[in-house]
Formats: sequence, structure tokens, C-alpha cells
Amino acid sequence: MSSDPIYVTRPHLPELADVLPLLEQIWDSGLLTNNGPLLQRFESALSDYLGVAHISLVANATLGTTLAMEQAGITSGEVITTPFSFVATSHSIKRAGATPVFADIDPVTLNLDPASVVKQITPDTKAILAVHTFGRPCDVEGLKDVADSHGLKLLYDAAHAFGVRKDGRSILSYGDMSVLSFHATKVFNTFEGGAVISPDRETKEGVDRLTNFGFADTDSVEAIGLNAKMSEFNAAIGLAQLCKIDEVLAARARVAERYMRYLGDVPGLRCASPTGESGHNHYAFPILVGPDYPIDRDTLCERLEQHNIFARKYFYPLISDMAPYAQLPSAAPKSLPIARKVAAEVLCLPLYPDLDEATQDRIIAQVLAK
Ligand code: T4K
Repeated sequence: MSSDPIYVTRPHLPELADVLPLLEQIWDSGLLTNNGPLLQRFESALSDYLGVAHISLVANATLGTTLAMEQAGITSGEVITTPFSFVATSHSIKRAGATPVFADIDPVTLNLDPASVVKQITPDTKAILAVHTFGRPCDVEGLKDVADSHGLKLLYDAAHAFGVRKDGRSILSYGDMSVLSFHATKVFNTFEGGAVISPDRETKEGVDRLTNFGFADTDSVEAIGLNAKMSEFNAAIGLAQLCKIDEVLAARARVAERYMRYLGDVPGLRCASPTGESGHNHYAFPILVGPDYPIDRDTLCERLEQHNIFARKYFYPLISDMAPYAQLPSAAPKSLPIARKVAAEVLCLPLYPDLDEATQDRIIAQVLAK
């Protein structure tokens, strides 16, 4: 049996044969960044693939979400968000100039619970920033009702949600704006990268300006933008990745379905991102290690590590327990009971397209061991 370390994810790399002609174009043209030809091609190809019209490519999702907040006018006041996410979600709110306010999550979807969001609304609330956690769609209708009835903007951190669809429609088309991540660890990667999805051309142009220092044209700067541009190299990787993305998604589904077959009925374990739902991208395979399982989550994680299997506690600790946020009133220990329980039980098992069955069997055997 191989003892090579098994990480929670292993980035999918494009075929070199698909990348090299694109790199040659960069070398020939000398155009390395600043809205170059490959970036424009990638934006258009992605727009066709995802079925959303207005995409702005960015350097990463953290900058993308910060700029989306700014473009939506959310630069002060409060933004209601989930504590059960990667810390970048709250950092983007703070970086845009607003304050995160944490609401609790739904125990089944692990996404922001609209009923808990309502309880946190104050006269200072400006927006909701929800996360399609592990690629599972939020209650988009419930959140829209809350946002509409209180005059709030609704933005989605869709870092995990590449290719996810709901009712035949891209999940990225819900809400005011959405932001994808193309980080190495994501379903679709450009090494580093991301995209902001806007509802119309005018909003997209606003995001594009903010991404490029606020330049409207060579002679005029209209906003205090950032440098959040994607380079031609990352765009080349993205174009090459698109050639194989359907195979990647199918391979992820096979791995997830196999986990489900072996772990779906284990007493005390809940597979929290069920397979079989249409429009799923199998971003991760989170299990919840409950009190009826023979050992607790941390002990299971350590047991796996002893066998060179590096599952990850995404997302523990909660963002609301991290130093920059722990003093906020909405982060109080008695708040957020469901998020707290989930964070104490969650463990994401390794899932990536070329996880072979023998390696997956090693993981499953350790989860099932008495
Ligand atoms: N919103 C949400 C909900 C997010 O999950 C994220 C990012 C963001 C926003 C922000 O998106 P970006 O600004 O990054 O576009 C990782 C990623 O760095 C982070 O992007 C991701 N979420 C988060 C969930 O995971 P770490 O610190 O846990 O990653 P790391 O380096 O420990 O990698 C995990 C495992 O992956 C490693 O054990 C080995 C493997 N790996 C990783 C990399 C980077 C590789 O095999 N190759 C690699 O190149 O944060």
C-alpha cells in the first residue's frame, strides 16, 4: 500500500498541449496583462459555458468580492453573513468598509438561514452576503424575499459554486452579484483567479473600472480602484481548463457518489453534501461526525492523519471565533448554535478528479474502522 500523503484536494491541471499554444501567443504578442486578448477570449468563453452574460475576471475572489461590495455601494453599515465560511468572506466585507454581522445557518444545507438573517436586521443593515457553501445552493428565494422586503442588496460568495445550476439556471444569476474563485483548490482553477458576475453591462463596466485602479479611460480615473486584474497567463490556464471541465466535473461526481455508497448509511455520520442532486459540482465531501459515531471529529481527523490522509476541518473555527471578529456582538458564544455544532462536527474528506479507487478505499477504510 502506498503511503503517499493524500491531501483534501489536488488541483486539476490542464493538458500542457492545450496550454502551450496559448503561452506562445503571449510570448509572441508581448501582451502580459491589462485586458489582453486571452483575457477577453476567456471572459467570453466562460460567459458561454456558465450561461451568464456579464463576467469580470479578477485576480482572486477575495478582491473580487471586495470590489463587488464597493460596486454595489456597500462601503459602510452592516452586512449580514455566515460565520461558516472561509475567512475571506468576512474580510471582503471589512475591506469594503462595512461590518459583518453573523447570522446562523441551516442545519441541512449549511447555508445562511433566512429566518436567522431577519433577526439580525437593524437600521444600519445594507446587504446580505451569503455563501453557496461547498457548492450547495443557498435558499435563494428565501434570501431574496428577506432582501426585497427590507430594501437590502443580496450578494453571493460563489467561490465554491462553479458550474452549479438550480432549476435549469446558473446559480450565479441569482441575487445582485456573485463572485467565483478560481484558486488552485477550486473545482475550476486558473492557479489564482476569480470572476465577478454582474446583472447588466453597466455594473460589469463599473467592476472592470474598480479592478483597474478606477480608470474609465487612459485620461480619467473615476473611482478609487485597486489592481485586481487577471494576467494573460492565468487567462491562458483558464482557457485550457475549459477544454476538460465537463470531464473534471464527471470525475468528481464519480468520487462523491462512491463515498456516498460506502459512507451514506454509517450510524453517527452524516454526508452533508448529498450526491444525486442536479446541478451539483461536488466541490467537497463534508461529513458531520455526530455524537452517535464511536469517536469525535478531532479523533477521526487525527486517525486519518496517522495514515497520511489530510482531511480538513472546513470550516472550523467559525469566522466569528477568529480574532478580528470575536468581539462583535453577533459573535457572542450563545449565538449561532447551529453553526457552532456544525463547525465542531465537520470534516471534508479528500475529493479531486483523479482520486483513484484504491486511494479512496484507504480513506473509506479508516473512516469505517472500529
Ligand atoms: N470564499 C470562500 C467561501 C472560500 O472558500 C474562499 C477560498 C474564498 C472566498 C477566497 O477565494 P480566493 O481569494 O482564494 O480566490 C484554501 C484556499 O487558499 C482558499 O482559496 C480556499 N477558499 C480555502 C477553502 O482553502 P487553505 O489555507 O486551507 O489551503 P491549503 O494551502 O492548506 O491547501 C489545502 C490542500 O490543498 C493542501 O493540503 C494541499 C492541496 N494543495 C493546495 C494548493 C494551494 C495542492 O495540492 N496544491 C496547491 O497548489 O485555503
